[in-house]
Amino acid sequence: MARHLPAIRRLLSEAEIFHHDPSIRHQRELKRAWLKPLRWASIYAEPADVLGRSSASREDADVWYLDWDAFRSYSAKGHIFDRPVVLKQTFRDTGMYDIREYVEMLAERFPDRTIDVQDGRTGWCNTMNIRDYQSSLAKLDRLSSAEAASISNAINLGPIARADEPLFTRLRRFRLLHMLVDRAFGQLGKTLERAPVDIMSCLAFDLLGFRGAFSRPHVDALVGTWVRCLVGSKIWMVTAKMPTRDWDRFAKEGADWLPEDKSRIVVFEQDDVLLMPPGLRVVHAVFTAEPSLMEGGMMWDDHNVPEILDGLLWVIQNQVCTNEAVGFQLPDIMQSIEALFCCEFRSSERSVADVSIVATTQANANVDAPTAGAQRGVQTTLGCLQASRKKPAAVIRLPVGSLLWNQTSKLLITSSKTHGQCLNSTACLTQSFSTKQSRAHKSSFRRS
Ligand SMILES: O=C(O)CCC(=O)C(=O)O
Ligand SMILES: [Fe+2]
Repeated sequence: MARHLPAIRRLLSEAEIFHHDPSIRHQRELKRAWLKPLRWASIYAEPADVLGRSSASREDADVWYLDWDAFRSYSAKGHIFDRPVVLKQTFRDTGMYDIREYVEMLAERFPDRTIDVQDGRTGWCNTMNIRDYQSSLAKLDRLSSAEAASISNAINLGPIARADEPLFTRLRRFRLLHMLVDRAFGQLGKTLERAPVDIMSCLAFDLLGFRGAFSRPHVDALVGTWVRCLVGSKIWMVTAKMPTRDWDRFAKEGADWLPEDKSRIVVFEQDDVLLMPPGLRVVHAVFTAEPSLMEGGMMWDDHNVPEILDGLLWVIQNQVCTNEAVGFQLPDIMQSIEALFCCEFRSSERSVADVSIVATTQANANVDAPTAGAQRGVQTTLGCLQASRKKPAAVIRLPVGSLLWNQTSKLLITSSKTHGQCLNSTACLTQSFSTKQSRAHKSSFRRS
């Protein structure tokens, strides 16, 4: 990591130069605020003999570095990842990507289209013709720094590289979002009609960045992202644990928030996979110090649904804190979640109060007012979870093959054999369940 220090110092010294233009000055102030503390994220690495020494304990580290075996073993034990993870695995297609070829591919495939590019000096986004983008890149070395900056970052790209995906995306628990999107899309084979599926386009994306690019602090809208570095490197700034005061300020100031002494540097290099775990709101600001190509995707974890919903709701309520529009497909996704994890519970005091969230959310697919629709959908889904959280003594009626979350949000399943007790094996899903009461758990969900 230390070998990136000169590049980081160079970025900092450039950000320290005064500029008369207020928008460039402001962008530089933000860059300084993130870089100036020059503090590496503290790291817990496992296994140490492969990945090197940890600089902090498992509990205290800002970031975990895991090899594939370690990641798989945590995953199999149902661990809920609660901080960013850099996953180190080998890839068969390592080194097969090239930025010049990538840009040629873009121009070949989308000759008459436009591309959204961020200007690293101001942070503003411009739209330009792909051919102009391609010819500007061809003479990148000869461009003035202002011209080079104007094409420094393209982050609204589909998955053109189609690189091998990290192995963890093959684990069943991380396929939840794909499954929900497919259910919302509802088409198995070829289709002659085109349905608007915006969340589908978040499932996979590319990032093409050049020196000087800077994405301001934000939380990703779907609260669960992985990124694999194909070429170059990225300087991913995360934060040390943020107290409520910081969250309140970030919620107000969004992309303009200054992290004070909280920023931490994580550099990831070719074939590293950075995972911002589903359900964890990771505030990040991203610098690019050299030409770099990344491919990534959004994903959810079926072990952590309540936190994902919490995170989504927070993003919807604090949209200055994200850099993406909230998808209008979200209400459909919420309906899919509810159909999948249909919740019923009955309070012990008022046993008449059966609540079915499915019935209350049918009207959510509101394409004209996507945000309001999405918010209602998330809120209703979450409301059920929260209602049951507030009533720890709630008596829960458990339908066949119930899925439960306990206090740690771990996915658990009931079966007739255990008479309402919980097992943590998905093998029990198909076992029948005779209606029993369970006082130990907070809410129940049923696969429809
Ligand atoms: O590469 C960048 O500048 C930002 C990327 C990012 O924030 C993301 O993929 O979540
Ligand atoms: Fe992001």
